[in-house]
Amino acid sequence: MKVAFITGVTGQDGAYLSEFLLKKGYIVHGLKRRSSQFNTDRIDHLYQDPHVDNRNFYLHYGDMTDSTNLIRLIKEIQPDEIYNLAAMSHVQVSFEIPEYTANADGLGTLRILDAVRLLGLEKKTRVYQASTSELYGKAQEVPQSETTPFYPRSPYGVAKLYAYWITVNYREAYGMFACNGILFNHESPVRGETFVTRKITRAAARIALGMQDRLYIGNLDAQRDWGHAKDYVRMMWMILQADEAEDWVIATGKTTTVREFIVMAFNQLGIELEFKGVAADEKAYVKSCSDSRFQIEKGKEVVAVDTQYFRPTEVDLLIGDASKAKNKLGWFPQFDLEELVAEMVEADVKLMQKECYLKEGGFAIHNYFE
Ligand code: NDP
Ligand code: GDR
Repeated sequence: MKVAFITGVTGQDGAYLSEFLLKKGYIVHGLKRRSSQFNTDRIDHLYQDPHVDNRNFYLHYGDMTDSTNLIRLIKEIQPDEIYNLAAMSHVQVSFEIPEYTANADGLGTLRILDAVRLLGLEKKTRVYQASTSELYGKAQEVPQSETTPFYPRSPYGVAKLYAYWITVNYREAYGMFACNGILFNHESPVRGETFVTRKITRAAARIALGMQDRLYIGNLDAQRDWGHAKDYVRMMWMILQADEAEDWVIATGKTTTVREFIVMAFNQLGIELEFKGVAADEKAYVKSCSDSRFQIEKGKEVVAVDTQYFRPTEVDLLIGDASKAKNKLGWFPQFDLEELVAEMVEADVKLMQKECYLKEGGFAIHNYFE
């Protein structure tokens, strides 16, 4: 049985990847941070009681900023594969905490690679590094492929640039099987609530159910190549099974504006929108609602631009060319954007309905403080 170690196991990709590897028969070890509240929501369905025999899923406390912890864990686990997914992954937040972002995302990757080297595991342990389309930033070429020059536009992008090159360097210097997956945006119903897609699907559900008035949003013109996280974690695994260690772009090859994504999300609930105004003053109103589940009046303002969500430097257009992955590894995405939006919106409607029922039943989460 192969042994995998996943950093960032509690995140969106960590959860899908754990599920994928367990189905393949792996023993999976995950790194989780200590938190004052449970932070394992996304992987609770995989949790195994430490008192039972034959476990194949283990969680360990640790942090990407703590080398001794990482070295000790890798020594104990002796992984065949490491998936380095842990990161402060929010681009806008990285402008607020640039030093921490560099430490966790940039130096954190070095700590993993150097632990493998220090422990003499260079020939045993394969390393996947979660690189990103944010490396392209101010895109020097459209579409972006493995040969497109990088021009990151945020502290996050710059930290990930270091991580990208230190991965290449350890591969070349020490013959390690270390690879970058340059993944374009990928989403799912368990996407973090402050990334734009989930913020939109969650707000659309809440607005339709009368739980929220308006969605405040930033740059509506940003264009992203959005795929489904399930398709992308499969490719992470394929990258580490390849004959040679290389770097790979993973993308759908289609790009969509934030505005178009909003339209798709509301349409999924039978709500037609009409946009008025431009730039910082743009707003969207309800034109019609054909879904009898929702009582939402015509003409209601449901989306408004708020400049606090604009970034000091923006990445305007991302669209990836994943020809290499398709031709050499036979990877093709199985989900399209319509399916992704439908899945996310319906999941958020269910989640919000649950919240409504709990509140109506007197089980509000913050009972203690009322
Ligand atoms: P998430 O933000 O959902 O998950 C990030 C994970 O990293 C969480 O488990 C988080 O823990 C953990 N983490 C953050 N900081 C630390 C730290 N200092 N020490 C240990 N763990 C830490 O991200 P995704 O799952 O979406 O992305 C996975 C990786 O892929 C990230 O590196 C991201 O930058 C990269 N990426 C993501 C893309 C996407 O579109 N999703 C595209 C390209 C790259 P906690 O739960 O406690 O916060
Ligand atoms: P991104 O994702 O920055 O591409 O990074 P995000 O969903 O945060 O933003 C995408 C685009 O939408 C615009 N936008 C908003 N974004 C957020 N979060 N909130 C808003 O209200 C809003 N309004 C408009 C942004 O300006 C941006 O242009 C994600 C992360 O998962 C990274 O970790 C990963 O590396 C990249 O994708 C690929």
